Amino acid sequence: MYMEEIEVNVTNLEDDNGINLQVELPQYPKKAKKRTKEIEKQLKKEKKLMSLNNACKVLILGTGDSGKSTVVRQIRLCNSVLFTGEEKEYFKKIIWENVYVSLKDLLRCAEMLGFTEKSQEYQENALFMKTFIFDKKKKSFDPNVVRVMTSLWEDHDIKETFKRKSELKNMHIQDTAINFFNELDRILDVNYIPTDQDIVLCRRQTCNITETVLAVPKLGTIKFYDVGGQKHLRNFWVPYFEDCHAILFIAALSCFDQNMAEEEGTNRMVDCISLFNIIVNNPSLQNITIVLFLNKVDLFKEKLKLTNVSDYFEDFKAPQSEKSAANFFIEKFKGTTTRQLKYIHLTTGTDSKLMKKIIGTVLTIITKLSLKASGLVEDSI
Ligand SMILES: Nc1nc2c(ncn2[C@@H]2O[C@H](COP(=O)(O)OP(=O)(O)O)[C@@H](O)[C@H]2O)c(=O)[nH]1
Ligand SMILES: [Mg+2]
Repeated sequence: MYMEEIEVNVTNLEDDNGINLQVELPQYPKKAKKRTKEIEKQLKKEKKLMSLNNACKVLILGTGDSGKSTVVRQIRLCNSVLFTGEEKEYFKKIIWENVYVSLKDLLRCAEMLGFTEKSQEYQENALFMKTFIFDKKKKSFDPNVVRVMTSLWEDHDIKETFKRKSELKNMHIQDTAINFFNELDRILDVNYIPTDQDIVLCRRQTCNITETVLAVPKLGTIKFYDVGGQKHLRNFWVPYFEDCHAILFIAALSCFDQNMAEEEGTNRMVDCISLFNIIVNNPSLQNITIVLFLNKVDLFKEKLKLTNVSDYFEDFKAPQSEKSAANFFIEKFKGTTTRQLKYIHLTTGTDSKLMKKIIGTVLTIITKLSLKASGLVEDSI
């Protein structure tokens, strides 16, 4: 664009995004050329800014069950994008399914742990539950099913099985199911409507890639891509690498003593660190901001009371404490790369208050760094 012999003409426009589109058109050819170049440069920047505003893209990566979808739900809630009635209806069925699946798993685990000497009533209820099939289309549970489920959960051995679930390395009972079991009356009620916290706690395996678009005040529009983390789903991530601005990698700290669901015999933490290694060293992601959430700190702390990290990681030599164990894993992640990992947070994805703080900080960093990478801001962070 080069404008010659055009009279000075100043237009001062504010577009919808609040971007100043002040354009000063030149008067004399020589000066004009220089000025036009400046304007072109400015417009280019603004165009970039506008497209960035439309698309600051954040990929949420990590292994299965690490808390990716939970973090996305928290990001939504932090930005007051509440769940709609339709979504609540959808999550209600997922929560009911969580309870149904977890209870069936608990019955199997109880047998595996040797809780077999049971009352006639328990055995009848257990048999009923084993053959009962949950129908997502139904609007409520039959009162008889509610009675059976409640009675089974009240059984001492079932509660004990839940406590001891980590002893069964290849069984994966949803940790947060306890929150639903403890409130079965409310959860299984015909008129039940999930609260935000229920939705944060529920578990649904992500099989495709879901996009969440948020208009964040002062930061612009951010798109989050939440992916399935299971091994067979990881190849689907690659096309998203190309134009993403940041990666939020979520790792569950509490998984250090667990095996993968999809690959028996592989420790989940080992798999997670090796996945992080692949991502952080991927040549096409070298200029992309990486934020690491070491998640499930609440479960990690609980676990450390009963489990020795050194039983799973022989190179953990320090006296075991929450701090030494967390630092040990932080160093393992850092050790995968020569890149400086500046943004590492210890998180509990289900703790909305804590997440609000962390998410606010992280979104600011991500958007600022994206702008910086595009040459739109020069200040350091
Ligand atoms: N206790 C606890 N549970 C968590 C935490 N983060 C996520 N969860 C739960 O872990 C389960 C799996 O989380 P999800 O976000 O679906 O994992 P994803 O497979 O990575 O998307 C869900 O039931 C969550 O409520 C956490 O920090 N602490
Ligand atoms: Mg998910």
